[in-house]
Amino acid sequence: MSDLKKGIQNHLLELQLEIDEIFAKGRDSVVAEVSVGQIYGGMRGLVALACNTSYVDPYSGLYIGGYTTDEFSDKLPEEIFFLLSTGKFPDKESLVNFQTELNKRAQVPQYVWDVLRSLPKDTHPMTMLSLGILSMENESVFKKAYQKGLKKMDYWQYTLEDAMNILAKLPALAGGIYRIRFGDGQLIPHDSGLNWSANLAHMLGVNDDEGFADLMRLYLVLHCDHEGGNVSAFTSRVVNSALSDLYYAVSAGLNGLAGPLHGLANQECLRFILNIHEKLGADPDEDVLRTHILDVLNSGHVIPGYGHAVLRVTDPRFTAFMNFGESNCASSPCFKIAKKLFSIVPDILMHYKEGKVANPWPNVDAMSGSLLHYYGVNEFDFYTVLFGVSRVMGFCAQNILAQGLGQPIIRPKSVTNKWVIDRLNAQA
Ligand code: FCX
Repeated sequence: MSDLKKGIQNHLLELQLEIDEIFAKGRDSVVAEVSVGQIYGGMRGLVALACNTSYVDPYSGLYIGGYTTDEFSDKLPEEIFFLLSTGKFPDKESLVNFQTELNKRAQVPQYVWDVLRSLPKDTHPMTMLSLGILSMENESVFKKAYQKGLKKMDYWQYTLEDAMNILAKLPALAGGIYRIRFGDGQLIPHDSGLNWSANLAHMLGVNDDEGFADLMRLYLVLHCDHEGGNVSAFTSRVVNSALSDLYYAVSAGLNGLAGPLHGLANQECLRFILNIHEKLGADPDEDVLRTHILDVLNSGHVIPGYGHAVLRVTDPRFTAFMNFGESNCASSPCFKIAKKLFSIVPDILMHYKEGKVANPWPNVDAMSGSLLHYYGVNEFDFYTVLFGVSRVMGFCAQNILAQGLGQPIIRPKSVTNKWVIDRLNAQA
């Protein structure tokens, strides 16, 4: 059994003991309530899920296995996947074994390229990523084992196999999508001497700079997971809870990530910054920039990269990217504009709509595009694919653990307006 599998098995035992203790204390205890506002307001803040891969604290941001963003941002994505799924970082040997296993499975089947090349030239790269994964669904080892009569207690092990196969192929798949969609169509072969993120940097074929490989590492680490209730992770979990295999679940999660209020916001951010650069120049006057932002808001648009459904402070992932920019591309015009926006936008949003914006601070998307642009990834339609490659680690870890804990199909109850009115009348 691989170290990763052993680590997950041990983690599942720990988590199950915790759940046993929780149930012993009060399976029917009420720990949260639901308001009418939450029923009609996207269930914001409603406590209705358990997710043990990561946790987002409104005031200190993302934690994985108890580590803060600052504490894990210098790691490799492979180490982060280990942490998400086992609650612990791997030792050196376990890391190498895991990387070797990923390398063995990295080859993307030819039929995937045939599918992707047959699409219209202007197909969005996120459609290509989602479809690329979905087109491999026939390879699901979970599905094949399930059809033969898999026991419920073994579901997670086959879901892990599917996860390994999907994760291993992601750098080549994303690199190939970039080459087909924006390059000359020639694929750059996978290099088994490189790690997961360095391979992605290599297969994009944009930049050989070490700084770019390090940005890819940081990018893939910072976007990996954001607990269970965000659109993409929740979608992926709901789909997998029906025992649709991980190919279906990952593809579904990516379709949610492709929305402009979620993952696509990072492409919108760079578009926003480039637009400022074009209209107001590389170093816009603060008052002119302030007026521009107010114009955008008054025309009914959101400021991309600002606000969050859970966070109430500057996203520590934004800070990690800003620190990277300070060290690597401080004089780049896009980075400078992104920094200037950070000094102006929160104050404007704080006072906008009588303080209605719950979080005026930047999220992860406000800075990442400027850094990618500096290294030559100028096609911002591609940015959410990079987000997706990283976030698939979270989808996989969440689904493996949920399967291992025997979690049932997800099926919350919806109600009609009449039900709510009757309930309110009965309380009056
Ligand atoms: N610019 C302008 N208005 C904003 C705003 C922003 N950046 N953020 C929130 N608001 C507005 C909302 O549109 C809403 O107005 P309405 O009631 O008239 O519709 C009001 O403020 C209250 O919304 P709020 O409770 O603060 O935020 P929500 O939880 O509903 O939404 C998102 C959170 C992230 C969707 C929202 O802040 C937004 O649209 N931000 C811009 C897009 C973005 O950056 N998305 C990426 C988020 C994240 F990183 C991710 O999930 O990937």
